[in-house]
Amino acid sequence: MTSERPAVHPGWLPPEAFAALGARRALVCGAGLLVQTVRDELAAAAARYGGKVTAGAAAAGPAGPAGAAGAGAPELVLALAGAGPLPGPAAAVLAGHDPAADALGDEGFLLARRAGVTVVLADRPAGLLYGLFHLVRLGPAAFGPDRALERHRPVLRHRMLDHWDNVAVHPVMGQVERGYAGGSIFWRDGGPRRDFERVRAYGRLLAACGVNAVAVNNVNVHATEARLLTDRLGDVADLADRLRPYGIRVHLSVSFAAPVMLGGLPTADPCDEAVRDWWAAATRRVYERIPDFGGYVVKADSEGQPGPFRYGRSHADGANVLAEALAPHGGVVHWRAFVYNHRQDWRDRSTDRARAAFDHFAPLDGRFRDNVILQVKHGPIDFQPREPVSPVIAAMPGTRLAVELQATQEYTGQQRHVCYLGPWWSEILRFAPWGPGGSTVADVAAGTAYEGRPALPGTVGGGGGGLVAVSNAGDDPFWTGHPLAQANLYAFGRLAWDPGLDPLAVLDEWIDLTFTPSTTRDPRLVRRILHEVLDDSWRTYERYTAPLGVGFMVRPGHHYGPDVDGYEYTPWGTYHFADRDGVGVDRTRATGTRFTGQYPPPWSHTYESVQTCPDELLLFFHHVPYRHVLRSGVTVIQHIYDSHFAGVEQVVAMRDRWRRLARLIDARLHARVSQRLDEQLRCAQEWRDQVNAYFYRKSGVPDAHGRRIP
Ligand code: GCW
Repeated sequence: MTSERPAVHPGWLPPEAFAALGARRALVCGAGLLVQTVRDELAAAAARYGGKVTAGAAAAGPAGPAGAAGAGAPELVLALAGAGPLPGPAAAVLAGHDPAADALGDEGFLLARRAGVTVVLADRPAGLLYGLFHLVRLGPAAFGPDRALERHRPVLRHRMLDHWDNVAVHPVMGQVERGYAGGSIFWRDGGPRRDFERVRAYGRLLAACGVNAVAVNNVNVHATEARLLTDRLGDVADLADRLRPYGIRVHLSVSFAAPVMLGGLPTADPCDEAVRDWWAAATRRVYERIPDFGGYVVKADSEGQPGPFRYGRSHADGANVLAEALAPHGGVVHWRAFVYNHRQDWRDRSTDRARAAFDHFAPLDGRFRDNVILQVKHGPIDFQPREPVSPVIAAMPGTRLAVELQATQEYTGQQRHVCYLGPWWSEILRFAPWGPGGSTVADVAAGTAYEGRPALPGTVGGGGGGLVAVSNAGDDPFWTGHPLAQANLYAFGRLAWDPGLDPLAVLDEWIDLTFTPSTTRDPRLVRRILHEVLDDSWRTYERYTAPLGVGFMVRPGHHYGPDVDGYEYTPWGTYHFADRDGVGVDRTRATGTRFTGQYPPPWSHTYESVQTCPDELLLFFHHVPYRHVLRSGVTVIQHIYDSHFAGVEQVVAMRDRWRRLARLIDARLHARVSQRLDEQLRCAQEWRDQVNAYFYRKSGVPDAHGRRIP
């Protein structure tokens, strides 16, 4: 019997995406691994589409000609600015750029089209690679009329995916914690998966959307995974070798208790000399093996993971000992701020999980070493489909902060539901924590939020912590389980490169690259329907699940599907406090947990008052009667009914629209999405009926429109 593995979907890099490039005479000037990647990509495209790739002077040798020799002058030049004599059009483009005023940095590039030649110039090889993928996005438009000089540079330096992948299959969480896309690309059954072609293809997809760092194992570090730092380091090096040609640095989640678990020391106290030495030595060995290693990711004192609290030390002490070990090698520690009491007594109304990260970390501002990046979940609780922005993001001017998003759809339909997260992420990144018109969350992640203000003592200079997402990819043939969830992975990279991009324009890019004319019979219809299905899908998901920002009405454990009281009497700190009169969490300063006081003005005032609190967050901040009238003019209870009926109707419409694509796109992909839409509809109906029935029974208030509530 032969078992055939299904072909892996090319994602946003089908061969046709390179058609315009592959048909040209291209010249690539420069040397180095990533320049070679550019050349190889172009050569593969040229072999398919009839073009030609020539190596420029620097690759041929310092004395070589400017590469224009041979059959016809190049129509496309990709060159490192310092790669020796450049052909005329490229030299002219370079002359028009003032590097002193406008540096390209490690990853930036210039793009222009002059006299029928398209030119990409970069100072560093990674810039050339990103320039190449920019041309892929442009397609034929890269070879149209002349283009004025454009300068492209990532807004965020660190654009990272965290894989919650386990090496050994975890008895409860499986191979990938909160993974909805099959197994891990990296690990299987206790060891490396060794499908290096797949790893390379993954790196290529990530580079094409702008990601430059990957943490290869779960932040919950169990016994087997801990050893990736020491005797299993070779497995990490193998992954680094495959990701390096695409400009991706590998990071490792490590256990804070590693000196005890792996080093046999009696303690992991960060202030203990032997512990510091152990980290320094272990880290030195990592860099001997992986010279461009990115650094460590640490979840400490969180949900059972070990941490500095055990030794009476602060999280700054804890993070700094690892940072000190990494500093000589240029590595960083991503230290997670997701620290809270998960063994809370639900009867205790004084403890509020939303406050925890701020309470723990804000007082430590200015005490972290320069190469510590404090990694903060975007909301104060835990990746719910709607939360306010975490107040920690505005509270630490003296610390490098990274904002953490969740691409894996733990709380947004687990890749069985269509839920395009681009609009949500964009809203978060554009949010202005100090009020409209001021610096944004993206500015904090970029390290530019405090520019122009006098530096505080001990503050770090330049370079924010960037953006991190928990990856949604796995060994599934479509990479992401739900084929349309690929759009989330793509959008994450693009928004990390430039948080100002319009998420619907990003969606256009993904559609145009993925559903190329040769794979669709009617590209315009395909694009329209994909927009109709995806554009509003996050808000649709929000409508049929937990209402008005209250969150966590999910089934405990696996977190799929509704269970309104599932977490209500548990130790996890995620409550909605519904009773016969009303619902919501009072987090005000006046009468509640005082969480609103963690925000700077104007938000501390906006959220404090029921009059000004945005409707979509009302129940996050306030406990209100069911007949409380929202700013939209309807009562809370009527809003719950209306939004839940509307959400399900929207899923019905999505499914109808999707049916119109049958026979217009790849049959396997169409069938996979159809099947998932059936499940989405079933699940959305269950959400609607449970939530509506629950609140009808609690409140006794009937639906104003007399619809059926079971
Ligand atoms: O949302 C929760 C998840 C856990 C996860 C944790 C975290 C990796 O349910 O599975 O653990 O967040 O972010 O650390």
